[in-house]
Amino acid sequence: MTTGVVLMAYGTPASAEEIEAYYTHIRRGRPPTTEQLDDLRSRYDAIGGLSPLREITQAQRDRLASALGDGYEVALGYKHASPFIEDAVAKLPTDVVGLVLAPHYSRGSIGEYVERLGHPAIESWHDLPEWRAFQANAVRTSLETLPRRTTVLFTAHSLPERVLVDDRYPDELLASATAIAEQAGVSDDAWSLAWQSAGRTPEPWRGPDVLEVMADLDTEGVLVCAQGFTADHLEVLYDLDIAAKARAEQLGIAFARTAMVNDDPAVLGALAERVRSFQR
Ligand code: FEC
Repeated sequence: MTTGVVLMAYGTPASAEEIEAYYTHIRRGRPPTTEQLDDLRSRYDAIGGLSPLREITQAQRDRLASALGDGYEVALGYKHASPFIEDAVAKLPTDVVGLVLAPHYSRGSIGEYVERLGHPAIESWHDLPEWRAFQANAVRTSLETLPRRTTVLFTAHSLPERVLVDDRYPDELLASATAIAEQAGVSDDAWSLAWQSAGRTPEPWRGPDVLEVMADLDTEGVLVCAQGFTADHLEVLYDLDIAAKARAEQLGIAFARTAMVNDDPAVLGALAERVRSFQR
């Protein structure tokens, strides 16, 4: 019998014409103002017009599918773009397992994917040894290019404080950052957590933001490891590679960002193993 795997990811517009519908979907059906839409368009323009996320997510799917082999059918299901999570469920066999391309659980992140899936799913995988090894190696390699006094900032997408009441997201982020720093040989006083990409809404979002943390640093360099994401996409290519880099230049400190997992064979292979051993 074939097991259906819904590989879930954020999704990105397939063309510039789809940016407005995508943004409206993220805002739960409330269309953005002209100013908000122009702002988002200008961020996509700054990274080359569109995000490479679609191609990267497809490559991640292909890698997972080939690692799983016979007996599994893997379909992509996006949170905010077509094919949606529900489309993927509809085309798969009835025996379905879900996996989200984000390592840490929050009710306001993975929880929303899993609710829409309506089937059992792996809720988080930040403890995957191959993923931690990938990150530790990426930190170690990047540090070689930076001044000796460099701070490592482990970032993840901010969420509204309201969503984080009794939520395990901050603890999972701290647990993985602690393990990765230790594995990479980074001393306790040379790294911290930071948040990024907070929404443009009036309610309070979890901080401190990576840009604020950078402004308070007393070091010669900063290395950002965006542990909360798996791919090179808008929040990495714009918020870090453009905005955070520009802030570092203003501050007169060196800046680098670690490589993203993308379709790394060791990580996707280990995720395939997690899917195989998932107990329902
Ligand atoms: O490359 C791309 O085209 C898409 C990049 C992208 C990823 C991503 C991941 C996460 N988000 C998370 C939470 C929120 C919350 C809001 C929100 C808003 C946006 C907007 C864009 C956007 N997000 Fe996103 N997110 C990406 C893109 N995100 C664009 C809208 C404009 C803006 O604020 O920049 C606020 C929604 C609201 O208004 O109510 C909350 C979380 C993740 C990481 C987990 C995951 O990948 O699912 C959490 C990639």
